[in-house]
Amino acid sequence: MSYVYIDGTFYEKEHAKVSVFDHGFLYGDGVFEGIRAYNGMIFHLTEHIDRLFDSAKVIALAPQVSKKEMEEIIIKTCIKNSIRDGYIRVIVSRGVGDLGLNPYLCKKSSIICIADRISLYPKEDYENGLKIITVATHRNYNESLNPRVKSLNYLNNIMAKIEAVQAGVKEALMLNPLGYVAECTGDNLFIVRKGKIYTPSVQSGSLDGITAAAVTELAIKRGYEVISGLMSRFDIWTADECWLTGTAAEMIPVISLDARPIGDGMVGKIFKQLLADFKHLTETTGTPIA
Ligand code: PXG
Repeated sequence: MSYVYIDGTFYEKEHAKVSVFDHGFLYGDGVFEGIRAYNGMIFHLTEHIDRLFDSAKVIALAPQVSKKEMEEIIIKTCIKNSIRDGYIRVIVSRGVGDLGLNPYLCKKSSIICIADRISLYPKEDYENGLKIITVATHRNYNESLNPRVKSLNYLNNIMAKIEAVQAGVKEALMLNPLGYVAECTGDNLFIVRKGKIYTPSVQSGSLDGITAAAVTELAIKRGYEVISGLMSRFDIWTADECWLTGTAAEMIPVISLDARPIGDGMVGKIFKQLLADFKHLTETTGTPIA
């Protein structure tokens, strides 16, 4: 049996329901986090809670609890569901209001926490790498809905995902309104060129990825230079290696973009090194679920 936390109470999965008048449902008005647990520990929990509160602050949404209480809710939900390895989804929604988008008419924001399992791509994709394409849907303009806000409105990314799936691939590269590389629909992107590692800066229109930060730190520890800045498709087409990072996908190699093989079209050497480091990190660090 799986249990979902909603505003202080655990409900059996089938009975975990929110109002159709919740503005999270009516308008996508809310924020969320996707977090992973490995080996009985929650990976980078503080970073996820900080980002959740930052996202909430940007949309002028006040969670009903402190960061410390949010941490307790997440841990409690894992314990309740006997999760040692799994996926945690925390949502702060604007709460129940009326029809009409004024958020100030919603009385109280809601907190929902789900702890379950997730698997995004089959094993073969991790071993052989993904082929991806650039899609026409641009990542949101920073001053419309900043991609750093992990909001309940994922239509921008979903529109891009639809294009990718329609074209027969699993992931889409999204550019920003200026045509620079932003990110994929649920992942940050890295490339390797001549031994140096590059990733688009958050100002290019990407989520400030927690997996990306962890992988960057591991790369620096191994002595690699990691450069964050503007990136064009040219850089990816001519790169030696490419991979994506995200809580759901973890680290997944990319072997071609827009039918141009990346490097020799095989999973790269630096990717494999960092993947081993990342696996070790996730298995040995984190906030204990106890
Ligand atoms: N960009 C976007 C747009 C994301 O949604 C990332 C980058 C990677 O960020 P983290 O901090 O997770 O390394 C994400 C995160 C899902 C799912 O259900 C997607 C994400 C996280 C959890 C679940 O597809 N994407």
